[in-house]
Amino acid sequence: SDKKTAAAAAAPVQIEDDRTGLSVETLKRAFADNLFYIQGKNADIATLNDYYMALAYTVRDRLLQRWLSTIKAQLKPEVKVVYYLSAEFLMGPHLGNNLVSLGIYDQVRQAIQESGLNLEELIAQEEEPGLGNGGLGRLAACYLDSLAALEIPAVGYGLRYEFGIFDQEIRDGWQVEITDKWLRYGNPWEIARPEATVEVKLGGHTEAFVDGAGRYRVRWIPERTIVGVPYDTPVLGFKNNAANTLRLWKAEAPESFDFQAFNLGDYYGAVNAKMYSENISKVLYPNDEPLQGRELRLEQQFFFVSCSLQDIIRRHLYVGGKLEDLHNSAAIQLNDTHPSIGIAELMRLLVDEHNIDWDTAWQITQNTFAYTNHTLLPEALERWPLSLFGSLLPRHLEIIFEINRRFLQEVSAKFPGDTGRLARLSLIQEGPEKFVRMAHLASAGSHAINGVAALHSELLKRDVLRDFYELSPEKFSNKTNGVTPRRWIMLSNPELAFLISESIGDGWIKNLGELRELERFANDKEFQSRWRQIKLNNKTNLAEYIRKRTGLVVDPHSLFDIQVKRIHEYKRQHLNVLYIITLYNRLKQNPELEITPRTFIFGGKAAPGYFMAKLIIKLINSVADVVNNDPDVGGRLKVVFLPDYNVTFGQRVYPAAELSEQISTAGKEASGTGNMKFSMNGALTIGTLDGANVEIREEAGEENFFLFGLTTEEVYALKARGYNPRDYYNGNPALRQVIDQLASGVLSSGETHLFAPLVDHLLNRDEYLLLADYQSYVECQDRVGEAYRDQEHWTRMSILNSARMGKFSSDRAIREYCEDIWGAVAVDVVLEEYVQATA
Ligand code: NBG
Repeated sequence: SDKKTAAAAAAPVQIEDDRTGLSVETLKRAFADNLFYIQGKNADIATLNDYYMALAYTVRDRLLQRWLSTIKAQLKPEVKVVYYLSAEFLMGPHLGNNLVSLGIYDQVRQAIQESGLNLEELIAQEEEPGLGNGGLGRLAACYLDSLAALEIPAVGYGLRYEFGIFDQEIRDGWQVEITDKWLRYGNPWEIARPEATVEVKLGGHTEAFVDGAGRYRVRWIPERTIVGVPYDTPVLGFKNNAANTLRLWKAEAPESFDFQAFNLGDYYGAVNAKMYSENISKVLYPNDEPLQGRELRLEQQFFFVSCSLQDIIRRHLYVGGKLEDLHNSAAIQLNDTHPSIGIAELMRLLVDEHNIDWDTAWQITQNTFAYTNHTLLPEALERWPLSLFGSLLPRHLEIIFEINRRFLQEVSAKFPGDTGRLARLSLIQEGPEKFVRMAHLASAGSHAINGVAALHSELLKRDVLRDFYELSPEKFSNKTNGVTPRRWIMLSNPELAFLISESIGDGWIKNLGELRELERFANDKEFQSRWRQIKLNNKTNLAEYIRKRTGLVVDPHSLFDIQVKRIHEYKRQHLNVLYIITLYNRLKQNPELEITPRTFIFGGKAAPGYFMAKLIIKLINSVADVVNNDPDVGGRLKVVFLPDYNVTFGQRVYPAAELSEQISTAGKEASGTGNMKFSMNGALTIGTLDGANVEIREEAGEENFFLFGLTTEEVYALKARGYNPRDYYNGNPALRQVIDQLASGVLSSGETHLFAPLVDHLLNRDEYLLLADYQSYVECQDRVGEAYRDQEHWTRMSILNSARMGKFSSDRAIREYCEDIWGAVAVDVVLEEYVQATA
């Protein structure tokens, strides 16, 4: 039967025009066809979702040829592939983005309109795949976009969580978490590849033996096996022929297991085992908080990493590569430490399963892996209890011990007698409970280590990874984050994109540096007024959305001051609130006071187990209740907490923002990427010298940036001197009044205890120095209010700011990774007229 299939497939098959054609007529016909033949509906009974699905399949048909052509172009021994390993990919909705990449937005809009429907409505139907928490996952998505835009062969590897990040609802001002059933209506963008399933072992023990060649070997006898089934999603390049792959693994029970249980008559046992296996890819961990030894999380990490490495090796061997040369055809990037178990797993695969000697295997491993660190918060550095680690991954623990033994020998040779250094560098943290330090494993096993903004990379060298830096300074570099202008300008802010292209041509979409050419319009009255009009339109849209979602009416002519990001004490949403209360107090004292009308908009999720973050959400909503309903305020201040902040919502928010709040304690935010999206879309930043803010200010010009707060050095110095928040409280009457109000219950309908934990934190610890930065923030915010009154000057700043954000394109970041770390180059994809159905 193999012969028959081969014969049938030998003749090239011409793809019908209905599947590839791009004319409005063809698109309409294909859309109607898919509604009938795939959704099984006609116009009488079709739901909006049916229409969305029919359109999604229409678009998917039109990208398959690129996808297959890309695979063909890249499946060659001399091609180097970037493998981006990440526990999170926050891709955002696909439909709109794919229309932009294919360059068929206008035709499709017309086709849908002529079908009696509205494209924007269908796009809004898509349930976004929320397979990430925040910045780290969204960065991975922007990087995949840029890799495809630059035609760099790349695969994103991760987990296909059945439930992504929870949906957030607000009830009585509090966050409530709802499970995210994103797969409920099916996912038209993915294709399952069960034929590429791989097996993953877990638990059990190891045995030593001597092989036929007289070599000492170890074999791992696992307690259980699960299988990983790959689900592939295409990632299109912008108006080129490339379509890379995002490959996400779903955990399943091996079939053999069912058979065995059936024979033994233990049907329910088999079902249980199946459910147990499938748990591994069930849910995304929503915590960016410390992970207290959660076994399932370690299982997830190992599972997707083992699947991916086996897949990488399989591909390498398939194109005829030798394992000794793996690093010539593969660059594996560790997106934070979550996939860092890969270092030990690659060693195991090479040494135990492919019989390569240790030294060679270690060379290959180090040359293949590189590691990006994404946090300076010590409590967020991953470490696993040795006991848990050893019971789940007994062979990996042995391998880590051996890596560590050799590694520490090297350290001793370089720093003889320095036992303190050995203890600090060890992959194992000693103590009553021992831990495996994942950042150390990643650092020792990689040839390159980078931070995500200039300041962050410096602090890594000085602090978190200081000993590694002293040991191998040549491994370290900075790669400032970036974001894709395709999603974050073109798709989100089409009117602005149109104005820009009309003024300077459309080269900026692929080469964001060209935005500089906008500088010459900064003083142009006509251009300024169009710039302002677009912002006003975007604000009006957001205002309408706010009204629909919350019932609140906000004035599109007020200053839109926005803070959207995860809720965390170090990000200091509550510092923003302290200013709102301060303004409110001024108005209460003097209702006639002239102030710049402002709408404060917040959005973001709190980790479900992070009490303080949830209390901050409640605080924002309580203050909103008071401020929004006080006649003395007269609508001049509005406070909005928009529930369920996600990528889709971000696309509405950034274009409508005028002030971007980037107010973390200096030295705490690794980079930030929202700050870049705001800036590109014309919002000015109020911020500290933290993360990428430093570079945004450098680029924009300090006169176009509202700077406040202590610097990292000053933060360190203040803490070293002994910080006492009460000094600030006692010395500042306005601040004192605000804190007293929080404690008294006037902001919480008389519930005096509600915010006591917050007040207690601020007055007695204030780890993130809100009170120290309060006065500087208030003065800076007052300057913002003043500046906004001069609309012409504000617009000029806004234009210059956008014009100078070219550096923050993820294309620039990816080019740097390719040149300095991956050694990867573009591969031209030739679109084939016919898609060969044969291998
Ligand atoms: C986050 C940082 C952000 C940074 C993103 C992307 C984690 C662990 N880190 O500042 O907090 O922008 O990573 O690099 O999510």
